[in-house]
Amino acid sequence: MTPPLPAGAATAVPDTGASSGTGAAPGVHRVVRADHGALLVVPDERLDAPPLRAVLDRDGLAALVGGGPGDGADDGADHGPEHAADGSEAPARLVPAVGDRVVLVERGGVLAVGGLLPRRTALVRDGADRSSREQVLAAGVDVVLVVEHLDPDPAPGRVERLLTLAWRSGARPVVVLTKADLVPDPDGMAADVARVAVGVDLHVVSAATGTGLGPVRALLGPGTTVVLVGPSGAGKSTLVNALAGAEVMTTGERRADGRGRHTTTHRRLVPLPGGAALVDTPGIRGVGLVADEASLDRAFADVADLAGACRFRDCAHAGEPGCAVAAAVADGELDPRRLESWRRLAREAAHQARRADAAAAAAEKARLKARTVAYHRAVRGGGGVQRP
Ligand SMILES: Nc1nc2c(ncn2[C@@H]2O[C@H](COP(=O)(O)OP(=O)(O)OP(=O)(O)O)[C@@H](O)[C@H]2O)c(=O)[nH]1
Ligand SMILES: [Mg+2]
Ligand SMILES: [Zn+2]
Repeated sequence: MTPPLPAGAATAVPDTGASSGTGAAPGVHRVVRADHGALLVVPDERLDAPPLRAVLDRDGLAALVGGGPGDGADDGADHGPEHAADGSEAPARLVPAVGDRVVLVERGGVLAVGGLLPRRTALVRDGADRSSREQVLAAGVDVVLVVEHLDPDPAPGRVERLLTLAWRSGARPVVVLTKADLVPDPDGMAADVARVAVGVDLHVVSAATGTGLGPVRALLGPGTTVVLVGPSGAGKSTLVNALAGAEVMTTGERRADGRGRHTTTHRRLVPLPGGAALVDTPGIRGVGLVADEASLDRAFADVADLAGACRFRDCAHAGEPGCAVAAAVADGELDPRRLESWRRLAREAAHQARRADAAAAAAEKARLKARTVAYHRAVRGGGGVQRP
């Protein structure tokens, strides 16, 4: 799917005058673009430097290495199964994602990825195909901009889904409503969307007129990484260009023939003049949720608050006596659509957790079986038997 990296990208190891001989591009680098075999990276300290091409091991993975300076403290939070230790002795090997911090090594005169630093945050979606269960959309992000258009009408369910995903990432979610110039009452529409964006800042912008960009710009302090997610045509790349003050990303209308529906086809980190970085992403359609109870409770803080007053601790808000959630719906205090949305996402999260558990159990079984086979082989071989 991803087009190949530009042929012009540097492949040779640059002469940096490093005397240690431990690598020709010292320091932590940031992934600007990830492909199957290689990454485009820039120095973490100089995001606007010309990108270097660094090859990956043949499996396309990179070993997780200890944290380094500039990585920030790992809060120990679980930002998805890829991040979580699975209890095995081998160091985890992960698929590097845009925004990841990597260390580089020289291998046969070529720049290679030596390791991946632990992720502070990761925006993760359920994989589009079966082979990759979960897909890291962006790593090391501070803010997730949930971008939704005001024209056509915003879809509250999509905002709720993306906010849940955003909360799960460990980064701070913010909603941006675009194309304010195309509707008569942007603020009225924003008030409606604000009802599904509980505890989240919301900004109304028009890239066409420049209205409302100030508060979004204020999020972009030096060293901050902001990822934009939202449907195709929401105006993510247009917003990136407006914030960058240059045409860094191609933008466009959806084509009527249904081909090339997504103008942006790959995720990319865009350095901004002030030292911040934006990650532009292709429009997501029906994004699979990677959520848990905690992220749902953040995204649906109003429902969670009400649920605290239900008579039964494990109330499913499905007709139980003393249900505060049902009472709020009856009083017109809680939109039934929102309750239904919460239900759907909670079901999805539970289903996903079961799937992850089953996968972990299968992996553990395979690991034990491999050890047993090795043990019997050793016994038959009569050599020095190592206990499993
Ligand atoms: N009138 C108006 N048009 C806008 C605004 N923002 C974006 N557009 C237009 O909306 C269309 C889609 O914008 P893009 O920035 O390409 O959308 P995108 O979210 O990057 O879409 P994908 O890359 O497909 O995910 C373009 O024709 C833009 O010119 C806005 O604030 N006002
Ligand atoms: Mg785009
Ligand atoms: Zn209840």
